[in-house]
Amino acid sequence: MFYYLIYPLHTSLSVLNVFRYITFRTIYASLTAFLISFMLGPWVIRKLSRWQVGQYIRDDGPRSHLKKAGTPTMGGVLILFAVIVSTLLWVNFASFPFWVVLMTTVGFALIGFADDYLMQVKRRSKGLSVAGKLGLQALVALAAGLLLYRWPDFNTRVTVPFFKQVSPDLGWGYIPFAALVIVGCSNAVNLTDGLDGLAIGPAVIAFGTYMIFAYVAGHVKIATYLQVSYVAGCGELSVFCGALVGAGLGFLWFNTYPAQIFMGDVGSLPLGAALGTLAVVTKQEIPLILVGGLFVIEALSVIFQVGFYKMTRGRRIFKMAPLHHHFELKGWPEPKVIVRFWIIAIALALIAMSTLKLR
Ligand code: 57M
Repeated sequence: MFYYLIYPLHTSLSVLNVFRYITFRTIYASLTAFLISFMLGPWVIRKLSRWQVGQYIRDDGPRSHLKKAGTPTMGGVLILFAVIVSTLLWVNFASFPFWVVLMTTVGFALIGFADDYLMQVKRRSKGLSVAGKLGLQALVALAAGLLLYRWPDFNTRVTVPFFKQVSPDLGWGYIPFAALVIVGCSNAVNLTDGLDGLAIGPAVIAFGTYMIFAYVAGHVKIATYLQVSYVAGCGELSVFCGALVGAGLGFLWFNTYPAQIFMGDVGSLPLGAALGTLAVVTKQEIPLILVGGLFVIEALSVIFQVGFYKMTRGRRIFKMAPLHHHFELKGWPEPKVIVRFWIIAIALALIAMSTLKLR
């Protein structure tokens, strides 16, 4: 909005020219979102506690979690509010990719909200059915894939890092491929969200990384120089990523150990979906395996654990899946698991960024 309201005034006051720059708007989108989620946080926590939107804790998990019963959940509402207000203030609305990412994020937030609402407010212990949840997720993700496929400025090639000459064209197959990336990423973030700050920390790191990828992909000269696909209007997604980083840090202030609030599915599902959609839109699909590497590791630990459990009728690879529970049951204090997982996420994001220079 500022882009339209303030930038045109640069003809009379030249300093207002800065409102044209993506870098400037990204920084301020980030600070705006941080301030919104930081300042509204205590109020949201009080409201959720008063409405008794408190977490139910399963008694088959690590015993250290029982004391978390009643912690207000659905804090994702705060993250999304901060992101949406901030981006609407700072983004240039003419960017098509921005609307695709926003639509997907909001779609997944509504699914997460419905699930949390049934579970936490209506006290229907199971929330949405697994099939129902996955079906709705697939619908939103396929819609995102279709919108991109039909957008004339979008190519359906998948770029392979390290081998930039290899870029298979998936054609219409890009639609299910995009949906798979988005739904997979959303659920991987959801599985990771099981310790204080464990999901939001690596999510902030991942959005920070895609902030750079989006800037590069949206800049003809830099994209050509680095031999990555140029995507028109993609630079504005840096502003969106900046807002996610800011809102995430503001939320982490309250979600850090010992957490005063959890994000709920209304937080984890849209954050994961936003990340997956960013990977698709910026044409950095494969590096997502590294940028979101921690989420991938957590999801794989569940796949292997469940697979092995079924094959061997009751034997386990890990003490408990997802992987963070394994380390908790080994006796690591919760903050130790969290910070070590963050360190891994930072290292993987750095490797992912290096793929820009390696060919
Ligand atoms: C959500 N939700 C947390 C909170 C958060 C297939 C199976 C592996 C699925 C998996 C599962 O259900 N995962 C999805 C995980 C829950 O957090 C709530 O959920 C929201 C995210 N969707 O925002 O509202 C609990 O996590 C803890 N928490 C924190 N701090 C946070 O900031 O401490 C969350 C956020 C909260 C709180 O305790 O209550 C969750 O873990 O339930 N299932 C599991 O993860 C279960 N694993 C399991 O059954 N493993 C089996 C295999 C064979 C599948 C095994 O290894 O034997 C574990 N989860 C729990 N108890 N709670 C184990 C049992």
